[in-house]
Amino acid sequence: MDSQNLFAQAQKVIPGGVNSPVRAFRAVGGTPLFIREAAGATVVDTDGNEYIDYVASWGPMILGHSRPEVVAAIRDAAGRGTSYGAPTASEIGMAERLVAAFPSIEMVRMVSSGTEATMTAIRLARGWTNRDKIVKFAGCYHGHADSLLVKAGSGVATLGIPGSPGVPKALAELTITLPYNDAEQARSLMARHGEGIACIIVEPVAGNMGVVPPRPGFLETLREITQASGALLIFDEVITGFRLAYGGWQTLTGMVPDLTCLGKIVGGGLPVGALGGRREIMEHLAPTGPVYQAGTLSGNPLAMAAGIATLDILRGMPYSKIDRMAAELCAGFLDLFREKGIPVRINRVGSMFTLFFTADEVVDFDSASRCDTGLFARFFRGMLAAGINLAPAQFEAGFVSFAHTDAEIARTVDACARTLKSL
Ligand code: HOZ
Repeated sequence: MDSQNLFAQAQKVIPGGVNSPVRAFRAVGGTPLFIREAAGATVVDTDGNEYIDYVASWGPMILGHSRPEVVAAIRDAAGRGTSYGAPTASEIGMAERLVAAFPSIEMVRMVSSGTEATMTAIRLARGWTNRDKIVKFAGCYHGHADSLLVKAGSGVATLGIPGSPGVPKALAELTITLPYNDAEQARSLMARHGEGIACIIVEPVAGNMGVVPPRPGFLETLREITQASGALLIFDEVITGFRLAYGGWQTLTGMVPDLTCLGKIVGGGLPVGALGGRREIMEHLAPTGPVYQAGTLSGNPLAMAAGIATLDILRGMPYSKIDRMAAELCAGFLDLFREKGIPVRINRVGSMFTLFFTADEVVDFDSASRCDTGLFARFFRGMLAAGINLAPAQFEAGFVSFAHTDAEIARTVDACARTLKSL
């Protein structure tokens, strides 16, 4: 059945026809692709159309789709049972790999999504500090837990929802939102109210308002002011973890947060989240400590198998290769847009990038929101028609994987040239 019929059918039984809002194509118009299968850097929809894929399941598929070793590991694990609700050796294997990859992580709790990881991190920070308020940055998206939906990025930004009905006002009031990359506002807030603040949570490289790199000194200031006030610094590396390096942004920069949230790549394409940090803080989680968290599918054996297989392949991979390919892709895009006279900005960090339809530098959510989202939508539709699958929203990242080839990068630039002719 084709995507259009499936979408009509899906809308009868699934709100908006999708299980995660951005997938509904509301920001770009048209019918979402219903995917039939995927391999390497290619996804195939139910109509049989093939696309070079830069969504990569929103980040996890850094090795490409259906990587044989990962599929074999999942098959092998599935043959031994799909869920036990009991500890397994593979959970230790996963935790040991994360501890080895992140100097800031001494202990790990596995959960089933990035949302669970950040939600648990916030609860742990509140329990550890005995403080209620938290600080986040506008345009950063940390999943859909109540405290974190305030001025969030990703689908919340795409749909223009400032906060969400259903989040109690009393709870939202405990979330203080600051502009990303504004170290001075963060410093002044902490100087005035630091003793009531449990944590600052931040995407060290923002990926959910589109890619926005941290300005020099921004994250360092957050480290300094949290340390001074006794608040915890939480790095949300759900996207950047194992994307920018084997480890995370903190591995590249030597920064040491108190807690780190992981997900996406760590699950090798299966539903996974992880929370890690210093032993004394992590042991504040039940059953060693009083802060409660639990999950039937936490540490699921299939997810552990997929994640471990992915990490073991990634450990030997030259990240410079995907960084170079992403740089070439972005340079190709920029040349074409310049020739055409359409002002755009491309932010790229390693293999993640966003093409913003604006003439101005994008450094925070305000500058990202000034993009011409209508023009983005037209560009998106042109690229899709030319066989390129980009994220269907301006406020998202694109990802190059180890499965992309130079020929596919060249074909993507070529598709951009054809798209721009009709823009
Ligand atoms: N919030 C995710 C992107 N940053 C979207 C996930 C999805 O729709 O799969």
